[in-house]
Amino acid sequence: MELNATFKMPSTKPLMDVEQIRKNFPILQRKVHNKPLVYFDNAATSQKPKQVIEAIGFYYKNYNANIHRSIHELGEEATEKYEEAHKKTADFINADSYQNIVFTKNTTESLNLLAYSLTAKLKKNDEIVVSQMEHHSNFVPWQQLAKQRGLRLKFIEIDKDGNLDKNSIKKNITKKTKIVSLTHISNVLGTINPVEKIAKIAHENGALMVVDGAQAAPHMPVDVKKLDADFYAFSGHKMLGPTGIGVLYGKKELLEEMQPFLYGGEMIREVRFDDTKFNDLPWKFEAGTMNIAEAIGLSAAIDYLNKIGMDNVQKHDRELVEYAMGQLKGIDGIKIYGPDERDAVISFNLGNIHAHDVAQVLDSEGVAIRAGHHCCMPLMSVLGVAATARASFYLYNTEKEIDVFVNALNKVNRVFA
Ligand code: C6P
Repeated sequence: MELNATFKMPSTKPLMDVEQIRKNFPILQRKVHNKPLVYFDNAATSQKPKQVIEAIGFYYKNYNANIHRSIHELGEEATEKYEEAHKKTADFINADSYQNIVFTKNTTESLNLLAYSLTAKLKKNDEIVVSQMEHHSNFVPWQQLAKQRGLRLKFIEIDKDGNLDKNSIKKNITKKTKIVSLTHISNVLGTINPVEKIAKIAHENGALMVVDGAQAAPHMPVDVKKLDADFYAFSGHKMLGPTGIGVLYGKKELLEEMQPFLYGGEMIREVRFDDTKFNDLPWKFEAGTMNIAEAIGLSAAIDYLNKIGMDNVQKHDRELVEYAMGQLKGIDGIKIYGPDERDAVISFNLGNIHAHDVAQVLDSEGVAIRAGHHCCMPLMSVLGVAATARASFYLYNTEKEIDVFVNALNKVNRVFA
């Protein structure tokens, strides 16, 4: 049976036709408080095109079955599409093979898997280096591991612009460092970190380089070989895919020697009363019935992004953020956090108005943003604030929507004058 539903992909390469793209996203047609929806909460989760929604529906309607175990037509079809999702994901980040790609439920689980499975490589007083701008997902697992194993957790500081401080990078990564784990793009500051350079420093010191790509994989071409990342983690739901599917890329020799994170069905080759042989990569890390529909949805999301071209997505997002930065600078009392050169995220505060109040007034105008600590409480303490408001953009957003957002911010100032 033909497993690909016959979807019409937008023929937008090499230039993006945003109006055409918007037609693929059913949710963008709805209204909020009787106003057209302006969705600027993409760093939290992206919206989904109908191609992704329909691929999931098509699986459940036509070939729903468990994978890697059912010797019948449906089982074989589901297995084929699930394995194809690994191959597409590998190609998407320029990994060698599907064997480098472990499916998890999200970035958080990918990073926890690492903190758990790399523990055998660590001994008392070894050092792990993260930065002050990490999301809790790339912070708490290492902090807790350090506490349990008597390791030292060190922090690369940020400078006044919100970039990683160069001296602090040199000072913290030393021969004692065993793991450096950094975000590729900050979900608060939008900072694009030089992970390729930092991976080089990590490797010169004999440390592993882990990259949290949750905010990068959706917005820019990622080449794990060029970065020389040992591990790279990201989530499907921030890149047009469904929730419940995450990715952990790992170099094969490292994944081979690591202990599985979860034990049970499907991750084994042979089980005897006295011992167990584990399965080949990547299945050794995928225990139990996996998120099959979600993997198929991710596959459709990758098809969609590839059709547009990640270079085009990146160019569009960066143009939007540049336009927004220019417009926002004219707003009374605004303080923007992070560097001028950034990805599609802008965190800010408006005078003394609480970020939640800003978000609420924007919501009444149909503009969805996020307000709070963005799962970065240590970073908030460095910035000296409890919370920020945050707008984040994606491939279906437009300059016109930014104008609506700017007008709504002026309304916030009037309401709280
Ligand atoms: N940040 C945000 O609104 P999960 O939830 O596991 O899919 O992703 C975790 C995560 C890890 N690293 C970074 C840099 C992230 O931005 C996120 C998710 C969302 O900023 C939800 S808190």
